[in-house]
Amino acid sequence: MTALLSKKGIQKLTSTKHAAVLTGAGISSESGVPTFRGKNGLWKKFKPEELANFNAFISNPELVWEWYNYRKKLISEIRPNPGHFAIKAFEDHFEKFNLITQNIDGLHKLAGNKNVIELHGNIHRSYCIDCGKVYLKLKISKKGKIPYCDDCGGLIRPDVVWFGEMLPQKALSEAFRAAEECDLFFSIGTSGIVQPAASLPAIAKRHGAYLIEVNIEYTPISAIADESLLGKSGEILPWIVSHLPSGKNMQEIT
Ligand code: BJW
Ligand code: ZN
Repeated sequence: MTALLSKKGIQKLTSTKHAAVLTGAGISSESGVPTFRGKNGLWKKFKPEELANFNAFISNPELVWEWYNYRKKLISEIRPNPGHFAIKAFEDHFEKFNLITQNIDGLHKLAGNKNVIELHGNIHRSYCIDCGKVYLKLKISKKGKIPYCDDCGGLIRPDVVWFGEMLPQKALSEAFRAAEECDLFFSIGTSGIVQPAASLPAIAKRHGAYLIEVNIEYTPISAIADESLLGKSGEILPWIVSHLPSGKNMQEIT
């Protein structure tokens, strides 16, 4: 593969002590998880904005649970891909490292990353909207059936962040802090339109970080990135790992 990063980018890999990564749905697409937007991004005829909100859930919990159950089943059957494993190699390499993800699929943890800041929750967790009881291993209910709380009979929902909802406070403040303090920030596989996550690359840049984007297409983040690497994260990130001073190649990692 020809050089993907500029000389300056390669030099940043060598000199950086504190790196941070923001991932979006694109990183998991090579594992088989559909993205939200783009040509393969819609589920049935719905846009994410139409399903990922509390009003949609209350007015049609069967439909919203059908979407989550479909994704839960799919996610339980897939594995992290070379992009995820490369990010695990980043965690091992940099003296300080923060991984911030918008994904709810848990694939970064499966790849071995220890500290994952999950901004939008996790599909494997659910909770009762009335009493707050948390369910860690809720079984996938049959089509048309929805889960109710053992304790109070309330409706159970996935523990994910929908439009119009606040992000978990601790995760959000850790993410802002990482963006403000790091020297090198990677924005990987995200369309960069959903706030507040979409602000993190700009915050990092404003605080002096070198900003590298990895995506199969240009996004609003490309305009401020120091380098936009066009291509699949599962191909570009292993290349970057092979140019870290520790020089690991991906066969040693996966
Ligand atoms: C590849 C690839 C490969 C493909 N390799 N790349 C300020 C301004 C304007 C609006 C707002 C604002 N602040 C808040 C809002 C409203 C709203 C918002 O941002 N709306 C926008 C649509 C404009 N934000 C919120 O409501 C947030 N809450 C909030 O701000 O609370 C405070 C508040 C409350 C009330 C009023 C005001 C403020 C909450 C957002 C929650 C988002 N939730 C979801 C669902 C999570 C659960 C679930 O998964 O089901 O999160 S929506 C969905 O979008 C999901 C994702 O995490 C998120 C981001 O999507 P992502 O990851 O970028 O995926 P895609 O599909 O969009 O892009 C994939 C990318 O990968 C593409 O670029 C591809 O090219 C690329 N790609 N294959 C590399 N192989
Ligand atoms: Zn309950």
